[in-house]
Parts: sequence; structure tokens; C-alpha cells
Amino acid sequence: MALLTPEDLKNINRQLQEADSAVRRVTGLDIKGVCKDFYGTTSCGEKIGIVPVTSGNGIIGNFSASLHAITEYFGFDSFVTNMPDVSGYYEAVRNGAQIILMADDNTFLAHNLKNGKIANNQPCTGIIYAEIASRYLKADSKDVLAVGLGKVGFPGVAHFVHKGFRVYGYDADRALLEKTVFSLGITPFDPENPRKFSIIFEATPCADTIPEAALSENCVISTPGIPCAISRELQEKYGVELVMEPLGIGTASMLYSVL
Ligand code: NAD
Ligand code: 2YG
Ligand code: MG
Repeated sequence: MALLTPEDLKNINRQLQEADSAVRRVTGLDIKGVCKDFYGTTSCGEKIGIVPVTSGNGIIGNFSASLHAITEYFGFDSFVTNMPDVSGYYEAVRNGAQIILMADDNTFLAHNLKNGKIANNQPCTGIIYAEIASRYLKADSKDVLAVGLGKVGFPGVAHFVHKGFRVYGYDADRALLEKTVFSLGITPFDPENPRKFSIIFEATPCADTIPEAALSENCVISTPGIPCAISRELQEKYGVELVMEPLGIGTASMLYSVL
């Protein structure tokens, strides 16, 4: 399990602004616009309680503070509880939170206490990064390369398939690749025999996972995976439009899905 580090979350406001600009260039809408359009929901400044959680590897420096900055950036009214865990949950509800955000090492959830809707970060992240890539205004076809078919990647790939895209999938785990080919009807991608794509989706915890031969000029790489799937050198060489941000896009997807 790859956990976020305080370093990943440095300058979260700047990272969000840059991601918003990239999403606008790719889709014509900003992050909020894509979420509203995709989920068919709008926010009315709902109050969000962010509860730090100490279990497992414990509190991640900058995590709750970043969620506070992110939720305010998207126009919600949020606060971080003083107490963690069960006491923090109690504090959040007593202070009027309509939506609870909290994460342990395995699950990062958003729970809307008013309508009962609940969201998990992994599928919400995969789906929104896939949705953004699927809207690429300059895409030359409906072919997608998807690298990483795990807890974030699989729901993203399922979303592309649902939208009628032809997905070429790859995962270092051979058995998982075969299972996904079978369950979603995608085509296995052979890194030894690559071809070019204008839409690439990546969700692995590794760097440099996209072979250079798969990059077409001005392709979009939509990737929640940390660290980055592509070197800055290749990004510049191919004019890659990179959508990558460590926490905010996935969190926006969770929140709009529970409104
Ligand atoms: P996971 O372990 O469930 O899946 C990762 C998959 O990548 C695995 O199936 C693994 O076999 C595969 N993989 C690893 N190295 C590979 C390589 N070189 N080539 C091809 N496949 C490779 O992990 P996950 O929960 O799906 O998370 C994936 C990444 O997304 C992690 O880095 C995680 O931290 C990140 N993440 C980011 C956000 C965000 O908002 N940006 C949100 C959630 C998760
Ligand atoms: O409250 C805290 O500070 C901690 N208990 C948070 C733990 C979050 C662990 N999860 C991760 O690091 C991520 N893999 C999931 C977060 C989504 C965005 N990358
Ligand atoms: Mg994100």
C-alpha cells in the first residue's frame, strides 16, 4: 500500500491550480465543471467535517490540512476536528458537519449524513481521471492505453469501457491483467510491441511506466499514480498534456458523488 507523504502534498493550492488549468486545456471545463457535469450534482456550500485518523501508520502530516484547503478551494465550508478518531467523528457531527471525510491506511471515505450516500476514494479517483481523459478535445480516436489495473485503475478502465472506448490494458501482474481482459473485454497491451496513443491513463505506484513508443505528439496522460508515470524530459519532447495531482481531483470526485 503506497501511502501519501507530507512531501507529496506540499503547495497543494498551487498543485490544484495547475491541475485545474490542465483539466481546462484537456476538456474545456475545470475540475468542478467536469464533476458537476458527470455526477449531475452541485454544491451549496455543504459543511464538511475532516477527521484525522491515528490507526495503522497514523496521521500523515499535511493530510487533513490539505483536505481543508481542497474542500475550501471547491467552495465547501470545511473544518478539521481537534480530536482524532471516534472523538473527532463525534466532534464533527456535533459541530454540524453534513459530510464526513476521513481516511485510514486502507479506506478514504466521504459520507453524506443527510442523504446517506458514501464514497470510496479509489474508485472515485479512477473514474474521474478516466472521465477527464475521455473528454480530451484533441483525441484522434477512442483508443486508450491503461497502465495499472488495481484498486484505482480497474474502475477507471471499467468507466472507459462503459463509455465505449477501446482499452488496451497493461499491468505488471500477469494474473490481474488476464482477469481484467476477461472481465472487461479489454485488449492486452504488449510493451514489447507498442503503438502510439493520444489518450493514456495510468494508475500505478511506480515511475516511468509508459514506454516512449506509446506516446503520440500532444497526447494526454491522465494519471493519479504517484510518482509520475513519465519523466519531464519525455513530457516536453512529446508536448504531453499531463493531468496529475495527489489528492484534490479524487476528493472532488468523492464529494460530488455524494451530493
Ligand atoms: P494498487 O496496488 O491496487 O494497484 C497498482 C497496480 O499497478 C497493481 O496492480 C500493480 O501490479 C501495478 N503496477 C505496479 N508497477 C507497474 C508497472 N511498472 N507497470 C504496470 N503496472 C504496474 O494501487 P491503487 O490503490 O490502485 O493505487 C495506484 C496509485 O494511485 C498509487 O500510487 C496510489 O498512491 C495512487 N492514488 C492516487 C490518488 C490521487 O488522488 N492522485 C488517489 C488514490 C490513489
Ligand atoms: O488521518 C490521517 O492523517 C491518516 N490516517 C490518513 C491516511 C491516508 C492513507 N491513504 C493514502 O495515503 C492514499 N493512498 C489515499 C489517499 C488518496 C489520495 N492519494
Ligand atoms: Mg487526485
